[in-house]
Amino acid sequence: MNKHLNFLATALAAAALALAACQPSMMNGHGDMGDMADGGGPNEGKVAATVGSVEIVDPWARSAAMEGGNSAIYMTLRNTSGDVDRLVSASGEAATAIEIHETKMNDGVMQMQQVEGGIEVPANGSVALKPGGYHVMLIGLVSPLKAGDMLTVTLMFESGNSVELTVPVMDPM
Ligand SMILES: [Cu+2]
Repeated sequence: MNKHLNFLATALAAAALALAACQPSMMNGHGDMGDMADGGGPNEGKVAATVGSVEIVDPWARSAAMEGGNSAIYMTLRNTSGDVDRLVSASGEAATAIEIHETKMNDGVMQMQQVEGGIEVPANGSVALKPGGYHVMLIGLVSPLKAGDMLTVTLMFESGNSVELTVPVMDPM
């Protein structure tokens, strides 16, 4: 099998999907292909911070060996009020760019894209950021992330509230 042709076919298929589905800013292969299931229900876990009426539960960042590589931050967002809120953006010094992403399966191909309008935190409900789904994407790590390290990220919500969050780095699984 010609490797180049194979790649081209994959790229064309991905491009077709990209047209069908919004606009993935990142394609398959940039490093958030985790497939592990996340344990714990919406009412479990430790509240690491509260921002407005949103509790941030069990945040963690995936370890990454390479400077300049990518990683992701996961957490559960729990809304204690009757008003919907949204995680709209994130910023910090840990990576060149930090984006709100979603991993989706499109015709058998895992792809990531920025979440238009941010991640909804339903009224009196919760939403999980976890491998294979929503995540805060770290693109272009300033330094490798080792289990036990801490990083800082600022999360901005539609409510106008923001929080500087300290996130422990962990190995997946
Ligand atoms: Cu991503």
